[in-house]
Amino acid sequence: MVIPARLGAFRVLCLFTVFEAVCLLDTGMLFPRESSSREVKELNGRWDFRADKSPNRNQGFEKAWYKSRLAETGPVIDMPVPASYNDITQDPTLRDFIGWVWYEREVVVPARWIADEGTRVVLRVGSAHYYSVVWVNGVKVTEHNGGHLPFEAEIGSLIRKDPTQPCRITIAVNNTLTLDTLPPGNIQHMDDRTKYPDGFFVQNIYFDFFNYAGIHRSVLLYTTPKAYVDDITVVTDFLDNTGLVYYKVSVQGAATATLKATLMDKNGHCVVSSSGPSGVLKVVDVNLWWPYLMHENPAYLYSMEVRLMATDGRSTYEDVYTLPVGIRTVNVTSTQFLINNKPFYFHGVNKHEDSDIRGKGFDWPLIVKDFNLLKWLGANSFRTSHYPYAEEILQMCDRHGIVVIDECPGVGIKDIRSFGNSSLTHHLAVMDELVSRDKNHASVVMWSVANEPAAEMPPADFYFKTLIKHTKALDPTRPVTFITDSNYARDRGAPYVDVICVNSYFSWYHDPGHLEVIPIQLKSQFENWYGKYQKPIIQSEYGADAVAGIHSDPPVMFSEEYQKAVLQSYHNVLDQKRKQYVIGELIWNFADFMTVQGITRVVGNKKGIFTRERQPKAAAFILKERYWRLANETGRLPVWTKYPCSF
Ligand code: GCB
Repeated sequence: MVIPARLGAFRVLCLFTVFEAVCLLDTGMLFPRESSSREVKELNGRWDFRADKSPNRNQGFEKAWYKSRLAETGPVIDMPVPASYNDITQDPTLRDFIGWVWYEREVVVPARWIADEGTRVVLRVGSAHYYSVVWVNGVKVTEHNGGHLPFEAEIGSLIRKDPTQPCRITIAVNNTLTLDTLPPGNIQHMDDRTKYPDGFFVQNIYFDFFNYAGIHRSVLLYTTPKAYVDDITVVTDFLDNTGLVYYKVSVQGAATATLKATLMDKNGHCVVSSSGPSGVLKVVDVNLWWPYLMHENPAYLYSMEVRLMATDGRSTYEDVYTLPVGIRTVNVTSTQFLINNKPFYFHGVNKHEDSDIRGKGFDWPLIVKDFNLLKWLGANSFRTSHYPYAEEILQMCDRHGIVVIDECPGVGIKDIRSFGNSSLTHHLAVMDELVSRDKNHASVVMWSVANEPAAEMPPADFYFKTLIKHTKALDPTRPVTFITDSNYARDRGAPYVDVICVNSYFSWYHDPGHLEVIPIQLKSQFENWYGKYQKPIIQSEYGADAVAGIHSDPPVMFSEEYQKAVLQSYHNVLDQKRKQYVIGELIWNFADFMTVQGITRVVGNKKGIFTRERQPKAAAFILKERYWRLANETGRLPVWTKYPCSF
């Protein structure tokens, strides 16, 4: 249910009901933040590492490598965290390694954390790809199925058992994909000894990016008091110039607790407060959260401080957690995407978490550079193709007003066996984790449940109906989409989504070299989809590979000129259709990125408008000119954009 904006009081009533639904999940995944009651200790840096290269990849478990220091059971090498391990060494077998790798480091835990029984100590892994098992001092504390999303374990009691021992953290990570993982994959053993060496196998994948592996995001220890704020959900709305922040707080570790929520403006001044675990904060003369280039004061964030007081007879606990809150609404009509009741046109990009050396490892310099490039380009949005990005990236989107289509790792679902019950159960669980993690980001305006599945297969109908219904039940305040390719037969799932997202590569994968087909084929694409579903459409991918520095006039494929020409032809049609029901265009891709080796990829996918090193190709300037023109037509530019060299 996306609630019509016009229906004032009814809408408020509905939001109360909706709000109950958003709180369906019972455990929280709040981003670890420091406060007067919480400390955070980052465990990033150099870890010990060993890949288990035994034939069955299982020696680490058979010999219990977690029981003692890794260096005692065999040779170790240095491995940075966070980073993919693939491109760190000169060892080709590690670049393409499949199986278990082992990470370990020892941590000095502050004595006061150990001494104070009233302190919870939580170990959190921002993400590790793909399957992880975690031990502390040889004792298993958690395991997690899936990359791209965080997981954690409370380890306070364990480290208190013997405070003289250093805290040794061992994490085993396995990048093997199966038909039930997200994304799916499968292992193929080659037994013909006239062709392949003993033990030869490959991992087949059905997606177009390198299956980077390892500990990709920060590993942290953080503390909370024994009674603590476990989760917060906010849903926002406004009536005239009054903002409404519906909030709900869940508490763990205390049967009863006193709670106070205080909303502060950008300058730290208290705007409004309320007591109790749930309520509504009314903000007079609200500053709404607006996307970049839609308003002269975009991305306004309030801070909601949640303060908990609890007592268990012996001790009193106080916990403080502060959440950034942007007040905005999202609605969809049959022809428009509305943010704060105003039509929003997505002029943005598709990205990847990808760079040289680090692979998919989190890297602040890269992230800040990418946001500078997005703003330079005049992009107002991106899709997290094809998996959830780091939380810090979404925080940047909130801060800068970059609108996000938040995609789960449902990419490459091509085998009919990946539409079975166990796949679906896992996919539903991943959506639970994703919504739980990202529900409070103002920048996130839509969920994408999959990219280009083989939705022409009969089981896809039940699969997507269930998945989309489930996602809408988790969060009825945001629209849901799945991304289809231009093959019109793959429309199972389309009846259930709010927005149709179509990827197409006319004159590239279809009719390669024939730019003249684009106007006809793109027009038919839009008219077919709109004619059948009467739902707004986003051109969620389009583009062409260009190897930076290859030039050709007349344009030929792989030259910078051809990439430019494809973009220009698409733009002509988009300019006609955006006046009707096309609500956005996202270029494929922001930057060149690494893929598996293959005959269609020249050291990776070259459809970036920036190189992998983030230097512009000719197409970047075409897009920049267009996006700033679109922004001038559809939005209100911030004052500082009069001085574009401030980027
Ligand atoms: C697509 C996929 C994307 C690929 C792209 C391409 O449709 O969604 O993952 O990288 O095409 O360049 O082939």
